[in-house]
Amino acid sequence: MKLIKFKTINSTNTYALNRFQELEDMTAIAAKTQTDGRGRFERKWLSPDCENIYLSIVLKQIKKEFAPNLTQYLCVTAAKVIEKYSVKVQIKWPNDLLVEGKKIAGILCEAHTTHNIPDGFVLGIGININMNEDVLRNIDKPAASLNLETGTNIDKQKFLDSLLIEFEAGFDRFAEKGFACIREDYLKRINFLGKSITIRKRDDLPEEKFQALDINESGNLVVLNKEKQREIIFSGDLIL
Ligand code: BT5
Repeated sequence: MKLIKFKTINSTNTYALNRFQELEDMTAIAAKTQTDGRGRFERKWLSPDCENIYLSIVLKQIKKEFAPNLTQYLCVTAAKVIEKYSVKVQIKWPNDLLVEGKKIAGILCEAHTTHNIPDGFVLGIGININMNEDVLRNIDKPAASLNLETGTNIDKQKFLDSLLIEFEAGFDRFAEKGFACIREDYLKRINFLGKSITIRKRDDLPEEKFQALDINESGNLVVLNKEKQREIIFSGDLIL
């Protein structure tokens, strides 16, 4: 994979979206720090200059039906790399990686469109690799960083190389088969199936309670709503 590195950038996702046409498929953009790191629903991603990972990958060859699973593919890939450091990772549906209930990584997948027709995706991830404890405490939700979990500074370049190798190694298979080929890896890292869960489908909607039943073959969350009907949830936030 081609890797373009920046010292400071507004957001690696914004950069990749703005230059989408000129960037080749599977180009990775990494930055040391972001001045306007973005989460979903216009939230912020805290991106200090402390040897963390802020990465976006340009993807132009993905079948439309597998696009919603890109986030899950990267969740599984990044979880496997973090686990190499003997840290247990959980996936919090749909796009977070947690260590002992604290968020260590978040993923933002955005479509690029030309004349209103989607022609690819930018898949971004922020991973706290060497976060300073004081900065971490300023985040409004519980957050974790790999250095603090392992008690040692992490070689960011080694982590990044490992992530890109892992990403590329499984990508062709994923692009051909979709969620089916990562379902097992995804399911073994989630812990809420069979439980009562609270979901907010959008920031402007109230929280709703469901019984979590399954992640189906397409990677969507299947729940039982309070009327005891099965419902498929495509996006939102799981409230822990
Ligand atoms: C996400 O959004 O988790 C997606 C984050 C994606 C960031 C990457 S960095 C590279 C690329 N370029 C970008 O501009 N973005 C992507 P969401 O699920 O909406 O979660 C956002 C929430 O996570 C915030 O509202 C905070 O509560 C929390 N948060 C912010 N910064 C954090 C951090 N560094 N570590 C842990 N939690 C954080």
